[in-house]
This record gives sequence, structure tokens and C-alpha cells, in this order.
Amino acid sequence: MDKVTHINIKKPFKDQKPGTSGLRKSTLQFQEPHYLEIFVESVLRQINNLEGSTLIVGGDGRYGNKKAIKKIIQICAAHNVGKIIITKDGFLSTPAASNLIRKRNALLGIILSASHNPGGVNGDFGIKVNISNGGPAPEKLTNQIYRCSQSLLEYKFYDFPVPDFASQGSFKIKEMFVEIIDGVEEYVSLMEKIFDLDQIGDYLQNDFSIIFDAMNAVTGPYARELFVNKIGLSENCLMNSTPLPNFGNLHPDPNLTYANKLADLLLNKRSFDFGAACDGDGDRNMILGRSCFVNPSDSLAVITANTNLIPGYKNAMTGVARSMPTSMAVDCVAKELNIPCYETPTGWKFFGNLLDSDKITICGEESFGTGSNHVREKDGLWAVLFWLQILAAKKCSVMDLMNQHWSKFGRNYYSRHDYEAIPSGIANQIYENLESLLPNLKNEKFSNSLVLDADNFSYEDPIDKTISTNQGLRIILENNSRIILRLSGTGTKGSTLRLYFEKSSLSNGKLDLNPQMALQDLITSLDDLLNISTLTKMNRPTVIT
Ligand code: G16
Repeated sequence: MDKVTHINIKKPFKDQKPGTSGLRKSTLQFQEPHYLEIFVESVLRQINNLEGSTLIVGGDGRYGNKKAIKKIIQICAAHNVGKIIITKDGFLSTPAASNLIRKRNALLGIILSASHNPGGVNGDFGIKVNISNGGPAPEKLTNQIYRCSQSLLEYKFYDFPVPDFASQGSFKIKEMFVEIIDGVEEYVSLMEKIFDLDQIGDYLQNDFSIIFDAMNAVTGPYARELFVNKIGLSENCLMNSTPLPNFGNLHPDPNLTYANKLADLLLNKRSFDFGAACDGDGDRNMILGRSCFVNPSDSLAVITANTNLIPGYKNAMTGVARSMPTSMAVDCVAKELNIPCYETPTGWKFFGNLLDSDKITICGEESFGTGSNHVREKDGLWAVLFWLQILAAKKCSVMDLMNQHWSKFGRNYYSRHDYEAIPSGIANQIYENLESLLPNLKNEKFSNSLVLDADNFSYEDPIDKTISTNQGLRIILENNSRIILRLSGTGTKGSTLRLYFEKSSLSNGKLDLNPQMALQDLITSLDDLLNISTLTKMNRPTVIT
């Protein structure tokens, strides 16, 4: 007989602390009996008015996706949730989930993804929790969830075999409705409202070649609907467009290291005019032109400077925001447009209040994330369409657009160096060394300038006044250069150290330097100060952006 079953576990899981973006652990960890269930139970226990509410559940299709959705349905039924909306086969990108939460007035979204981390049995799995505005849960809620999971010894679920969800339809389990929708349609229609796809189509069909790399992850079906079915390009404009549980063993992080085949096609073989890639769950993007890599910080600046070319944003800009480590290229654009520019900690959740209160229209991060008030997540395919619309309107190449931008606003040379999966002891030692040196750095010489300020970034949310401390160590130089050091909050193996280097140059300065050369003195000075290469035993970072 079907019934609500209470399951008891012997000792609590102590490690369910959400990082920068939800709970992220190895797939093996998530397969441990009751591990996922206890986290979901902790989430549901912290949500007011859960009974009778609507939830959105889906994921990026990685190994474990369907099984997790079934478990969540059973737990939600036991908690008397009113309705769950899922998608065919459980495929749902993070920005599409954000859109659905908003459009269907859902109370909560549960997104199964470890984002840009590898998938498969030997990869990672994760759960992101989004609130009713469509955005990631704020820190206050994730802390409550974590505290609950620390001592939780019981969860309940409704013992009922969940039917398959390979096609649209609905079923009922206990008193709860489960609606299965086509996850792609509603997202694509949102894009059609924002962009003029005909203008993009005319430009692309007129000898401007593009290639989109879905990295065998969730964006393949969305990209096919947009580029092939709506815009009318041939299938050849897509690569790695079939979602696979292990992402075909690719590491679905759209950067020059992990999307190296795409990078090679654009930067070395020069085979296309435009290239782009999205990550596992479709919120990150990388933009490339023929022989031209667009740094994500520059992408944010270019997008902000060109909103008037996009139907969805004409004369609609209220302000812009960037995370602290993102370069100040967008600040120069905001100044010119006479709109405010906010600086927030790393993590999309910090943009939520600014977007909800209409203080900003566009926001972005150096970590290959850009977005706007259309949803409450960064949105990879949105960014790709935004770029294509600018190029179609201006009828120029990516390289021309970048050169025009830099000569108008100046160029911020910028680079991020990642030391991935290093022993946590070493990462902490480097971090603590710099933290202890900060108070004495002020007014000292660093590289070719004096240190104007050196601190650990903290942020007060302008709307709810929440203060977030310890958000990254920064050294700000008198010549406007910045060096920032953070420990990643999304890795699952050891620790990942992120170093960010930035140097501004005036618009009439030299604009065509390689960023690594332009930043070399800052890179060397930081290594001299902290002995990073010696301590990590690495003579170069794992990833350079
Ligand atoms: C997540 C957040 C982003 C944030 C990034 C930082 O990205 O959604 O807002 O910029 O983490 O990652 P880290 O702490 O490793 O630097 P995603 O794409 O993993 O959800």
C-alpha cells in the first residue's frame, strides 16, 4: 500500500554546507544512502507555506538527474506540496528554471546540477535551491538549510513508484499533481520577446558563420530550437549538442582550457566568424570571434554599452552591477551612460535584490556569467544572442567591435589564474599569508605603483542591509590596478585558488598588447610576495582566462 514513510538515519551528515552556488559534491557522495534525501528534507523544512505550493524541479541531465527528480517527487508528496512542474526527461537549464519559477508563480525551484563541474559516476553532482523571484537562495536561507542538515536524523517520503517522464503530460501522486512540460518552448519564447531573431538570422545567413558548443550538456536542445528551428541555420552550427549523462567526458566549463576544441577552431584555424559555448547547466557563456577571445569582463562592458540595439532593452537601463573580482571595464561604460554601477561579492545571489528593486538592468561576473532582469540567473544563450544581435545591428566582426569599444572606453587588461584542486592546506596557507600581510601593505610599493588600499572585501546589501564579510582579498594600487585573491566556492577536490589581475589603460594608450604581457609585472610581484609557484609546485596555473 502507498504510504508516507519516515526514514531514520543513524548519524547526521555534517558536510552539506552550500558553497557559492548550492550543495556541490562528488556523484559518489550523492549516491550514499539518504544523502540527497536529507538535504532536500532540510530545504523543505525551511520553507514557509510549502503545503499546496508549486515547485519547479529539473536538472542539467548529468548522471543521477532522473533518479534524483524521482526522489524529490516522493519527498515533496510526503510534504503535501500542491504541484511539481518537471520537464521532459528532466532536462532544464538553470536560466530556463529561473524563468519557469517566475512565470508559473512557483514557491521554489530545485535545480540538479554541479554547473560547470564534470559529470558522470566519477564526476560531481549538485543541488541549487532557487526562491520565488527565480534567483539563488540568499545566504540567510542557505545557512538555515545547512544548520538543519547538521542534526537531521529523519526524512519522510511517499512510497509510490514515480512514472517515467519522457513525454509531456501529467500524473498525480498522493494529492500532488506532477505536470511534465517541454522545458525548451517557454525559454525560447522569452528569447523571442527580447531579441529580434529575424535581424540575427539575416546577418548569419549572409556569410557570417557561427559555431555553438553545448559541451554535451543541457543547452543542446535549446540551441537547436533557437539556431536551427527559429533562425534557420543548418545543424552544422552546433557541436556537442546531445546532452549526455557524463558530458561525453568533457569538462563542461566554457573557458579556453576546457572548451579547447572550440577555441582552436576560432583562434588557430580561424574557421568561423563567431563561436560560443555554454556550461553544464547553461548559465555560463564564452564568446569568441575569428582570432579573438572576449574576456567575460569585457563581454559585460560591451553588452552594457549596446543595450539600445536590443529590442528588449531600448531606453530601459537603470543601472549595472558586477562582482568585485570582475574588471572595472563596465564601470567606464556606466560612467559614460550616467547610470549607477554596483560592486557585489562573487555569487549571482547578490544581484537578486538589486534586480528585484529595479536598481539594475544588466549584471555580470568574470566567471563567464552575464544576465539581466529577464530572469534571476546568469543566462548563457541569452548572452550569445545579445552578442549576435549587436554584431547584426553593427554589421561588424567581433574583433572590430572590441577595438571600437576599447578605443571609446579604454581597455582594462584583465586575467584570472586558477590553481585547481591543490591541497587545501597549501591554499589556506597562501590565503592566510596574504591576509596577514594586508594591514602593512598600504602605502608600500607594489610592482610599479604604491598600494592605495588592501583589504578583505565586505559588502552591505543596499536593500536589506545584510552584511557579507570575507569576500576576497584585494590589493588596490594608486595607478588603478588591482590584484585579488579568493578561494573558489564551487570546487569539490582539494581547494582552488583564484588570482585576478587588472590594469587599466587610457583609450589613447596601446590597446593591442597580450593581457599576460600587459599584466606580467603584477603577476610576478604577487608570486614574489606569496611564493605561489613554489608552494603549489606548479609553474603555471591550471587555467588562465
Ligand atoms: C557560481 C555562481 C556564480 C559565481 C561562481 C563563482 O557559478 O553561480 O555567480 O561567480 O559560482 O565560482 P567560484 O566560487 O568557483 O569562483 P556556477 O556557474 O558554478 O553556478
